Amino acid sequence: MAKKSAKKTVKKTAKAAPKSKSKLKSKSNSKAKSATAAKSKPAAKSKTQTASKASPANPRARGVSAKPRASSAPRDFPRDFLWGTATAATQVDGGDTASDWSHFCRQRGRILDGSTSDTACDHWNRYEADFGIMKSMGLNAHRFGVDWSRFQPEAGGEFDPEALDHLRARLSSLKRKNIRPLLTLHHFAVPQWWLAKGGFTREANLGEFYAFARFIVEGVGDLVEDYITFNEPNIYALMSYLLGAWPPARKGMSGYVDHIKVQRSMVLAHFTLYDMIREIHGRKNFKTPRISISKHMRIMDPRNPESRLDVDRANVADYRMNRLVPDAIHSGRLLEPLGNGEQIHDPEAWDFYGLNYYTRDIVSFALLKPQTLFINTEVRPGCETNDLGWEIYPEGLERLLLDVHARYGLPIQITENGTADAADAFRGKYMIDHLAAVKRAMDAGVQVDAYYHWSFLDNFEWAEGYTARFGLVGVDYETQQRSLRPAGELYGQIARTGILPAV
Ligand code: IFM
Repeated sequence: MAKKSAKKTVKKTAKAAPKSKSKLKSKSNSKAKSATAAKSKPAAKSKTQTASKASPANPRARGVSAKPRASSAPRDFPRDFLWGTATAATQVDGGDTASDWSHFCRQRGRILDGSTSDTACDHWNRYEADFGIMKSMGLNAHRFGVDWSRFQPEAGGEFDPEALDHLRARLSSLKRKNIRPLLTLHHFAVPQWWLAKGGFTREANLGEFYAFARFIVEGVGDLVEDYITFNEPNIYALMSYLLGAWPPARKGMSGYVDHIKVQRSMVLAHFTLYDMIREIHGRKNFKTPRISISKHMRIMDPRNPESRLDVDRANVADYRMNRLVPDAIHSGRLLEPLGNGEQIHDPEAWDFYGLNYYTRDIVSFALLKPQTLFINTEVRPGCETNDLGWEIYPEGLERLLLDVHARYGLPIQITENGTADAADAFRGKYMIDHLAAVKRAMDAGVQVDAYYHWSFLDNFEWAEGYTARFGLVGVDYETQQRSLRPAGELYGQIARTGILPAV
């Protein structure tokens, strides 16, 4: 069973969250007891229209009657708060045909609109202009990732030095603009050749992933301090191995077993990467890194709070969705069902908590769903939803921040939060309501250091193709023209002032 972390009290008043990790922390590169092997091209000049400079209070931000507060108003967020956006390589870069996703898109019926990730936003070639938009918005952070297949398209092949040069050029461009990068090493996609040999279901495969990670960190560690090893291990395992919606589209009982194996491998790999990144940064005199995962969290509320079965399934869903992987990383143990609770690493193999938040699920007992542990999830009837039918529930973010703070006592970065809203009709209000929830948690003593809005650009939303639009910047996929949406202007205003407009 999960080892319970010492609960920390959340203050009801002014902020005084622990700036550093708990005293339990004993971290050294050499002491780590991981059981696993401890082991450009210049961007084309964009012809696209760059978004205009964000205006101050933005009256066009739909869904919000923008009432800027007086410039003398106290800041809601500290001056050193990181205001960023997030993207993922497969979803925006284009040009990578060696990934499992590129292959998957070619299978009939896999992607809702029949599209592929082959071009996406052509961000690979347009990053300079895109980063210019971020700069004009006044942002000071950006989370993005690398796709392994781009660097090593063939099994056993050399890592591509040009791809590394390109990554260095991107990071340097961000640095020149004073935009702090947060680099994700795995965000759902893997090389097709690696998936074909079992991907994360086989621990024997992990050495190849470590070699890729080493190539990246050795190659760009002088330009990066913040890392995400894995984006949403729970969602990757669920969608790819339990629900059959993402490559390799597995389900059934063997899929269930593999979805556990995948999460176990990712926990093992996280421990190894944590030690590896710290070792490389130490040896090469790079700055001390900050390392975490991006954890997709959802509120799991029982449909009928009076029903013991619903409450019990909601608790199980909450544990599997929200706590299993973080508890394992925090305790250094392979918790059930990932293992037998064996200690395989020093506790607290992370430096902050990366939290991705979007929505809430309503959970009930379902006799006919043994494969999902008799758990049924649905959207709360009659609630406000986004374009994908996800409930909009800002209070959930506050609940999760308080819970994560109490459980782990780490500084928190919100590594994703955003909504699908093609008309940009409610994104501004969504953003303000969620940031207000963040502020309430901060006022209660939770240390939140960063907020990365998902997403910077409209992008390839996996099996939904291009049907869902999450961007602060809209993309015309025919022309690759960018246009800063009103909510993007609003976000820039918040980032520049640290003040939330009144709604
Ligand atoms: O687009 C995804 C992202 O890749 C991971 N987190 C959730 C986003 C919205 O679905």
